[in-house]
Amino acid sequence: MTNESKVDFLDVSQIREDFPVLKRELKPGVPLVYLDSTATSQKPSSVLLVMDDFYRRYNANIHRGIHTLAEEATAQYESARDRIAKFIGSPSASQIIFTRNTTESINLIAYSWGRTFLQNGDTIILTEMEHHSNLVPWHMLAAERNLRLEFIPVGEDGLLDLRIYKNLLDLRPKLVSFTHMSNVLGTINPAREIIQLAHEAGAIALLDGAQSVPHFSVNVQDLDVDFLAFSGHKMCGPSGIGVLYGRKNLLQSMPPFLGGGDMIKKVHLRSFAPNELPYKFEAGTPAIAEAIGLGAAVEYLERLGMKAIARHEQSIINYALERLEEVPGLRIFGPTNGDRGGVASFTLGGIHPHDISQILDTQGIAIRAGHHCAMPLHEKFNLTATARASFYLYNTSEEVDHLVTSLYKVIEVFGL
Ligand code: C6P
Repeated sequence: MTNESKVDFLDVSQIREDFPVLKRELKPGVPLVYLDSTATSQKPSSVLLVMDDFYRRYNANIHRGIHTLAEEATAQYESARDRIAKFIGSPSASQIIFTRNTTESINLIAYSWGRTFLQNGDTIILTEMEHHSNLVPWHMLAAERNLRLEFIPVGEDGLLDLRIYKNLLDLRPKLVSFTHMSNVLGTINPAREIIQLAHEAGAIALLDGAQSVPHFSVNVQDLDVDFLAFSGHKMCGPSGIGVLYGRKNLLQSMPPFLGGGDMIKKVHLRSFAPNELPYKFEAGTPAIAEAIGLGAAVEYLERLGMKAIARHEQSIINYALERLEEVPGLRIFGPTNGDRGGVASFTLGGIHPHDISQILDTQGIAIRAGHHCAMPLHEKFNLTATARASFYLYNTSEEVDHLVTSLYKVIEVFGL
């Protein structure tokens, strides 16, 4: 075995040992088959242990105390930031802002950058496949500032229409904000190209990395992206911690988002001076254990290798698409070529996705049913809901087989 193939091979049965929840049986003899990692991933023991260790051995507030516990907590929190910076190729750790999640990261940009730099009549380009967290903050800002929102259309094939995007750029937008990977269609968008075109038109680019950073290697310098938002809980880390990466000059030019402790250099009764980056955007006591947990999650992903993870997911989704196609009445959404991530959203005849999910649950299978916080995309396809199976580094082809067998049970119960 060469080094390269060693690096690229995922030992999934070994990996499954790292995730305590995967040993769970929902009922005696009905093991959990977790196919909902797009909503949130499961957590390996290494992440659970570092968080437990924080609370048991060195729980203290950070950046404030001059005592051993506070210094240890601060060092671990900042070392998590360093690790995350390296993970996404950020030129410095000061460009990594800890937030609660992707949603908060995007709202931070809308409030701070948007309310400072956007004027009446300015244009923002989004896409029709955005999650609500990359729509609603812009709706709110557009209503306040009278902005124009334009959308890159999604075709039946699940791909963005870049020809129309190029035409929209004639409007000289100030911002292009889009998802790297669709949480419904699995489409992986050509981020580098979209960002480059945005820059050529004089816009800055915000990338929603909620579904890309956990699944394949994302490098902010290679992408030349201005802002990147992602969530810890979708990448083996805890909930309550997310990240906003920003280009330094942009972050420096932006006013603070929330005011309070830690984000200030000086406070007087009638004025304050904001702290330097990244603390300017981290008001109040942050999610310390969660940041440390996210650092451990990144260490875990790095140990497995993002290339190996992406390759594994690619083979699982290809297998899932092939097997799901056999099921009568099943319609899968999204691209049929290789360029998609481990997400399969589908309908099954006229059976409501909630009913599908409920029957699958009796078989131990956890999927998501609904609009997946992407209502406009569902409207585009004339749907109110889809069923969605999503895959991560711990899923196996046997689990795909169990899903397919169980879908036949759903058909038995409801008919088509
Ligand atoms: N999508 C899903 O089941 P938060 O909730 O802030 O961690 O992530 C929001 C978000 C933003 N962008 C994309 C592309 C997403 O998929 C998500 C979260 C989950 O699809 C929960 S709705």
